[in-house]
Amino acid sequence: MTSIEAVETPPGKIKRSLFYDATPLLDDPAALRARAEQDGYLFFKHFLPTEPLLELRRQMLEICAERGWLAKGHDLMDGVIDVDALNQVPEDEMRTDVGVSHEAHIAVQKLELFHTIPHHPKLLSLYRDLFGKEPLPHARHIVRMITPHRCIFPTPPHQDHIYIQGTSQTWTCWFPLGHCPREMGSLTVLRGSHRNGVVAVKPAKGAGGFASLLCPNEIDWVEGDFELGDILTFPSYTVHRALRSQHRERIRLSCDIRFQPVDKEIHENSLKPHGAYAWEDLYAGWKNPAIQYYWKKHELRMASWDETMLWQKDRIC
Ligand SMILES: O=C(O)CCC(=O)C(=O)O
Ligand SMILES: [Fe+2]
Repeated sequence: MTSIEAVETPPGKIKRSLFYDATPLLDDPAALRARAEQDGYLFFKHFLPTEPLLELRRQMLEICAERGWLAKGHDLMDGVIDVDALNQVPEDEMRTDVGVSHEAHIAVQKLELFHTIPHHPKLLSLYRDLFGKEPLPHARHIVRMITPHRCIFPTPPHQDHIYIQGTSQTWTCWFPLGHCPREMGSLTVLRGSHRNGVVAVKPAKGAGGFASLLCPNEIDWVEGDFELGDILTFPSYTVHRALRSQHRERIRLSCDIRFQPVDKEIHENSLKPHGAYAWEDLYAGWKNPAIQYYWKKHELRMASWDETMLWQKDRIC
């Protein structure tokens, strides 16, 4: 039987460099696409306005505070976890892909602001330029609230395509809700890995439950210290992972949201909430109808699910 492990990178075996900040290319779509094609990712400093991100951080930390998970004597916005209190939550009540309990996760998924930020005009304009056509934000927005609960592990190296499917022209956008230097466990990308198509996986601890099998020459990792408002985006074959946090008692809050060209195939899961919830329940009390069921105005091309993507267990390097 294969044991399921947390994936660690052997020290000294990888090359680590810093993200290239593509902000100067924002008004040159051809240059933006060329850079994305070269590296398999784009990183932008100070892209999103900080006020809504900070407000969303506050709302999420309130949800943690109401459940008694924050350590006394700290500012709410510092997000310092009372590890013993959090560890009272039984493992089977935790969402290991999110970092908190199912019940807290629903409370976060109900936040209107969480579902509003992905529709920010700057994001839509970025993906319009990248795709050269109208972008569709997926409705399945994912929140990560990475805590020191005993069953939470850093996200292993993976490609999003095996979990999202539909068109491989789907792009993930990852951004923290709070400053997130590398030592806080930010996301890192394997440069150039977008060219390999789907690669084989093995079971692993951390979000998703599978790790990509990497070849010995795949060592070119790029990373960076995120400030609030910075975003990282990459297409769905790009291998990425989370760094291990050196400050585990500090919750790491982030969003991952996705965009694709509206005329490409989409799997129905990408239009469902992240979890077995109903949109009617999540939408209760929301003010803005424009961000509810917004995908229904399009005639979308639906894709089927290919379970075999998770069965590839060998990789020839
Ligand atoms: O935030 C994480 O730990 C994982 C994020 C991720 O895999 C993604 O944005 O696709
Ligand atoms: Fe991912």
